Amino acid sequence: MKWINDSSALLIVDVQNDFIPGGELAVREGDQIVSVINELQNKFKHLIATQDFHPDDHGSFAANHPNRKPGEFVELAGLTQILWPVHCVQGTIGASFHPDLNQSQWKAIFQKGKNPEVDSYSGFFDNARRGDTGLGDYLKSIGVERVFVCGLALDYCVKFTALDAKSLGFETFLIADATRAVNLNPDDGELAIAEMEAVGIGILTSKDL
Ligand code: VGL
Ligand code: ZN
Repeated sequence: MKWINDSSALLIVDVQNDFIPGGELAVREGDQIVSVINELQNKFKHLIATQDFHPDDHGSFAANHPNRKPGEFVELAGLTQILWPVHCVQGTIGASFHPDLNQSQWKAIFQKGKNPEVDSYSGFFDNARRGDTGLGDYLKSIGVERVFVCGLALDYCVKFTALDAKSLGFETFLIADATRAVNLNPDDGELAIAEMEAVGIGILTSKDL
């Protein structure tokens, strides 16, 4: 089956220095997906990236809550929020895309996590589903019907971006070898894939494409 057509888009989620080994919220083997994604990019007409882009007073940072450490929970925007190390702060190298990631053909970059009051894993909506980045309307405006999701991290931003894409009516696929998980719990990546499959998201590898 030929999966990619002119109404297909590749969504490259948060391939930023802070999510790469050596970064502030490093994802194991996160660097290994960069060459896979660069290869994939050649196959798509529409390349769109998301960028985690926090102000330094962001409420998801443990450092902004007295006596709290990463991995602990607080309430934020009425939701249970896991606390993260300071990461992807606007204007820092950590927020920049991996230097080897080819950005030359990208159509658009959607930034998220800019509201300090709420976290935003998905490239479409914040976690409270109030703020909308405009990604959904943008994809529809350029005729995209099918999206392929890759990037970091599988168990957070990739998963929630794929789930929202599916809920907005896009035919949605995960490219499983072009993503890696944070795995705060060792099974989180596998569970994320199972959750996506359960709602009808197709699981592919780059070899299938
Ligand atoms: C992400 C945790 C916090 C991600 C972003 O890109 O998956 N994870 N902020
Ligand atoms: Zn973040």
